[in-house]
Amino acid sequence: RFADVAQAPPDPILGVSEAFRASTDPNKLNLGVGAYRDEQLKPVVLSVVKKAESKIFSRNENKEYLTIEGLDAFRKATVDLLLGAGHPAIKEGRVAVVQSLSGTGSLRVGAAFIARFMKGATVYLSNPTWGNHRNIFGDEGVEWKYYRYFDADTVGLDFKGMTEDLQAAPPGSVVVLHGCAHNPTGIDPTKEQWAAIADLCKERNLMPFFDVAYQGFATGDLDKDAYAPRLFVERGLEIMVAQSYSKNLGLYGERVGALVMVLSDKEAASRCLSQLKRLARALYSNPPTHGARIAAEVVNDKELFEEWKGEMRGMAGRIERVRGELQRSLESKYPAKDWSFITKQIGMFSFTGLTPAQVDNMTNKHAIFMTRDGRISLAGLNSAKVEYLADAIVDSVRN
Ligand code: PLP
Ligand code: TYF
Repeated sequence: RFADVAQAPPDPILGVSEAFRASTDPNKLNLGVGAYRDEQLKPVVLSVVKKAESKIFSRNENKEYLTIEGLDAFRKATVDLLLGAGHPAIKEGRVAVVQSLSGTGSLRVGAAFIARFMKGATVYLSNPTWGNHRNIFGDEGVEWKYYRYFDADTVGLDFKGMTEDLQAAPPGSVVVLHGCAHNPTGIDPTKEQWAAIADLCKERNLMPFFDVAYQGFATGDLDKDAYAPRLFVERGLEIMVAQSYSKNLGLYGERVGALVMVLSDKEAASRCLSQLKRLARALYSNPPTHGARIAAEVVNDKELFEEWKGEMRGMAGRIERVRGELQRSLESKYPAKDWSFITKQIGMFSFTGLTPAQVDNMTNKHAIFMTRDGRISLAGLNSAKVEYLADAIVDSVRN
């Protein structure tokens, strides 16, 4: 009966981790998946998470189902984080929020909403983007297209191409925007460019769908990293947002996130929430409790919130430091080439410009595991490995 089922290819990102685990090379380095590591390259559980958990355990709470829309304390916390506590849209009750299964699950609920209530709309994704975006919208049967984003010549944003493509998008289309720290390029629009994109969305009646997976990881400041979605709301646009706590709270495996819709009035928010609940009910019924309790505890507690910001700055700072070290090492080993893009890019990744053949050299010859688009996760690099990585890059670029 199932004899005709074909073998699926490994995931382009998670397949890298599988290959890394299988390697026996003592020098092996995993720069594939975007997951934070400390200077010893070990996974980190934040101190605020441990403190929140001990508070939660001392309360001896039950394991009842949450409501379909999730934990109320978490839903409040996540909107406060996104828009800033006391934001007019919150006071006016025009925000619909469902706790969902981290960023991916929240995007998927959003995609299901688009499939059902924006029938025929095309979703525009940046070229390149996080690979799973294509799967998430594609599997919901939503048509997607690319808009130009990365300019390989300047290693910067192709803003002209981006605006041309969005100008040409049919009214009613959806534009997926990375809230900050664009994955994989590490290149974000400037404030002026964000304003122009917001105006364009308004003029052309495009619906912005923000993927906020790195709030706090771009600048180390939660408010600054929410600049773009807040600006769009301020300009009177209705937006969808998928939020993730995988990276900024290090809750990867707990699957903590939310799908937020900021609407023009309270009635629309109530109707959209009712439909989001209906979609979530059929997808997974209700979200998990533990991670949401942790996030709510941290965001809603003044002391823990301040401590969290410090820990986040620590993570963002370590990444920035190894960025600088990698750039300097490459500059000294191969001064003919301009390596300044490494510290111009922000967030967890560097988009190196290595070709697939050069990536194969990195992996096969040097046991450096990375995605074939040339992205490296700097969260998986430490000072001790900078020189090894730089030598491998130079070897790969020269050959
Ligand atoms: N969106 C982007 C751009 C990401 O990079 C990621 C994770 O790497 C996600 C969404 C979703 O991750 P998660 O489902 O763990 O929240
Ligand atoms: O490194 C990245 O870009 C992500 C990481 O369920 C990731 O793909 C891994 C597992 C997962 C979601 C995201």
